[in-house]
Amino acid sequence: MEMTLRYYGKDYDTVTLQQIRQIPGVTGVITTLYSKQPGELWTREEIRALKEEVEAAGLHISGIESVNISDAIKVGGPERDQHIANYIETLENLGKEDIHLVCYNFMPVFDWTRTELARVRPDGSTVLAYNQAAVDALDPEKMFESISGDSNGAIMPGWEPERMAHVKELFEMYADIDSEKLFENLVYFLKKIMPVCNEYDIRMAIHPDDPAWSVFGLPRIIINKENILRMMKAVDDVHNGVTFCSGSYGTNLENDLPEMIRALKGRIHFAHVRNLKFNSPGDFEESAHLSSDGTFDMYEIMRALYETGFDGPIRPDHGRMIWGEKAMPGYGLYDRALGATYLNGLWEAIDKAAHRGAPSQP
Ligand code: CS2
Ligand code: MN
Repeated sequence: MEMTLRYYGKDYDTVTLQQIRQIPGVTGVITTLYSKQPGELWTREEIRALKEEVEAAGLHISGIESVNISDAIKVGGPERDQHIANYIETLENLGKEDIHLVCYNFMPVFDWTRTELARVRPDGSTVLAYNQAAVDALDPEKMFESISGDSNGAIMPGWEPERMAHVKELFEMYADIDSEKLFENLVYFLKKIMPVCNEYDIRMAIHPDDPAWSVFGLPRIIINKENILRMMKAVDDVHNGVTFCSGSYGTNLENDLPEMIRALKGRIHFAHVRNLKFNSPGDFEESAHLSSDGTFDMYEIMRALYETGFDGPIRPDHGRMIWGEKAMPGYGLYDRALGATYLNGLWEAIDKAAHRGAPSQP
C-alpha cells in the first residue's frame, strides 16, 4: 500500500505539492491534466511536464485520476471511435512516461452527485451531503446551479462548466441509453483499450457511481458487487480492475464493504477510503475518516485491503472543511491530512499485529 493524496495541478489546487510532501507517510500524488476535456488527447510532453513538476517537489505520480471518458464513448455516439483512438494514444503516452494506473468513471452526465457542498456539522466543520428528497424535488438541469454557489470558486471534477452549459443536450444524448446499453458501451471501450494496457502494463481502475443508484432517471451500473464481477468477467484481464471507493459503494447500505473488497481480491488497483455518516438511508454526510464519527468500520475496511494483499495506492477521499480553510469542497489540506494519518495508523497496527503472529481481530 502506498499512501497518496489527490492533486489537481498548480493552476487549480489550493493545496501545494510542498504541503503534501510534509504529510507523514504520503509519498505520491494522484493527479491529472485538469484542463483536458473528455475525449481529448494527452501528449507525451504535457505528461512529462506534469511528472517533472511533481518530482521536483520530492514526490512521484502514483496514478492518474482521471482520464475522463467522453459522453460519445458512453452513449456510443458518432465520435466514439475517434475518442477511443485518442484514449489509446493517451494511455500509450502515459505508459511511456512510466505511469501505470488510470482511474476513470462511466457515469452518465454527472460525476458524483451531492445536494449540499457545505452542510454545517455540530462542530462547525462543513461537509458534502446528500439528501434524496432534495434530489427528487430538483429539476436535473438546475442541479449544477443549485450547488455551485458553495464551491469556493473551484471547478469540481465531473462538473466542468463547459459541459454543464449544455446539460439539456447531455440529457438528450442519454435518452435511449438504459443500463444494458451503457454496460455494452463500457465493454466495447474496455475491449478496445486492453491491448495497449497490456503492452504498457496499465491498470485501469473504474470508479464507482456515486451515489450507487440511478439519479434523475439516468442509468448507473458500477454500483454493487454483482455488476463489477460481471464487468470483470466480460473483459477478463487483470488490467481491467476497479477503484474501491468506500464512500461511493457505501452510499448503498446493502453493500457490505469488507466483503466486497474480499470478493474483488487482485482486481482492486486503487482505493479511496473515507467514511459516511447516515442520518437516514436517504440522507448522509461525509464525516471525518474516524470510524466513530460515521457509519463505517474503517478498521475492517483497511483490514480487508491488508488481508487481500492490496499493494496499490490509497488516498483519503473527500475531507471536511475545517480550521477556516477555503478550498474545493472535499479537497482541502487539513482534513485529508488527518485522514491520511489515521489510515496510515490503522495500517501500521494491522501490519504489526500480523507480523507478530497475533490475531488481527481484537
Ligand atoms: C471522486 C470522483 O471527488 C470524487 O468524488 O472520487 O470525482 C472521481 O474522481 C471520479 O469519479 C473518477 O473518475
Ligand atoms: Mn472516490
